[in-house]
Amino acid sequence: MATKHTYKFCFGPWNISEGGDPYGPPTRPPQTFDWKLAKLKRLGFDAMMFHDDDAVPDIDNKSGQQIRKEAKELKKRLDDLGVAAEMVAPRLWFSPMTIDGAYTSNDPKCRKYAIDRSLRCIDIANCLDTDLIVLWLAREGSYLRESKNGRRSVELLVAAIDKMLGHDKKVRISIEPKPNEPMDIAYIPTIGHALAVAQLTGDPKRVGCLIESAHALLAGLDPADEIDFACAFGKLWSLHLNDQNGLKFDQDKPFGSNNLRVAFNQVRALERNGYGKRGEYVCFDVHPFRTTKKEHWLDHLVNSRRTFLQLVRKARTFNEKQAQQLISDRNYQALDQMVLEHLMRG
Ligand code: XUL
Ligand code: MN
Repeated sequence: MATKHTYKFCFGPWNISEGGDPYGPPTRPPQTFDWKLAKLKRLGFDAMMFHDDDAVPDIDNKSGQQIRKEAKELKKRLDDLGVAAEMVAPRLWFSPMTIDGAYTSNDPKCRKYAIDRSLRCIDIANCLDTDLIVLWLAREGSYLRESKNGRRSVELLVAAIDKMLGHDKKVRISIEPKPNEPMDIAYIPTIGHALAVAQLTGDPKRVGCLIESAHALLAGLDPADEIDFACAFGKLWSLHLNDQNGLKFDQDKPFGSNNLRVAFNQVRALERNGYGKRGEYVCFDVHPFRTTKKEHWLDHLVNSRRTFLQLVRKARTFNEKQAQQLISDRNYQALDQMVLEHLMRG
C-alpha cells in the first residue's frame, strides 16, 4: 500500500443544481456563482472546477480581451479566498453550433467554432493558473451511426486535440469518457479509448484522462479497474467520484450511495496508486436529489467527502496480510466475507 497522504477536494458550480429534469422544472431557486463559491470555501473544499462559461459567462459574445479580463478578475477572487481552479472544460454541447457534434460535426463551420472555443477555454485556464483542460466529449457520437464516419471522427478528434496542444505548450488535456447521454453512442466511451486517442496526438505525454465513476458504470465497467488502468499509464489527472444505479440516465448520485463496495474498491485503487500525490484533486461530480429542500442543498457534497474519507480509513485498515493469505490459499469465499465484514464494522 502506498504511503499515507491527505487528499484535496473539489466540486463545480453545476454540482449545486436546482433539480430540473426533462419532465419537470427546477425545485430550488438558482443561486449566484458568488454564493456557491462562498459555500465551497465554508465547507472546506480546496478547489473549484469550471466550465469555460462558469468562469466567464456568455463567452460566445465576448472578445478575447474581455474574456481574459474577466478570467483575471475571477482569479483574483479565488486568490482572495484561497481557492484553486482545478480545471477548465469547454462547454461544447449547448450552442446551436454543436447540435450535430463539436469537433466531429459534419459541418466544417461548426467544427471551427468548437476549436476556437476550446482555444479560448485554454486562455481562461491560463488566467486561472491551471494547466488542466477537461474534455467531456458530450456530442462526439451519433444518434444513428450512418450519419457519421467513425474513422473520420477519430481523426477529427485527434486534429482538434493537436490544435489545443499547439496553442499552449504547457497545457494538459484530460479526456472524460462517457458511453452515452446525450448521444445514443459516443466515440470515446472508456478510458481505453481515451488513452488510445492520446497516443495518436502530437504529444501523447500531455493527453491523459479523467474518470467519472458513473460513466464507467454506464459502460458496464468497474470504476476501480478504470482507475488502475489509467494509473498504469500515469494518466489519471482528475477524477469525478459519484454513483450510479445501473444502466440508465447519468444519475450523479452521492459517492457510495448505490454500491459501497464498488466505492471502497475505487478508494483502494486510488490509495495503491498514490492518487493525489502529484497534486491531483478528488472532485465530486454529484447532484442533489430533485426532492432535496433548500436547507439541505449542500449535503450531497459534504456526504460524498465524508463517505470518501471513511472509505480511506477502511482501505488503510483493511488487513492486507490476511487478505494475501486467503488469496494464496485461493479461498476467495473467505476473502469475500472478509471484505463485507470489514465494511460493516463500525
Ligand atoms: C457530464 C459530466 C460533465 C463533465 C464536465 O456527464 O460529467 O459535468 O464532468 O464537463
Ligand atoms: Mn463529470
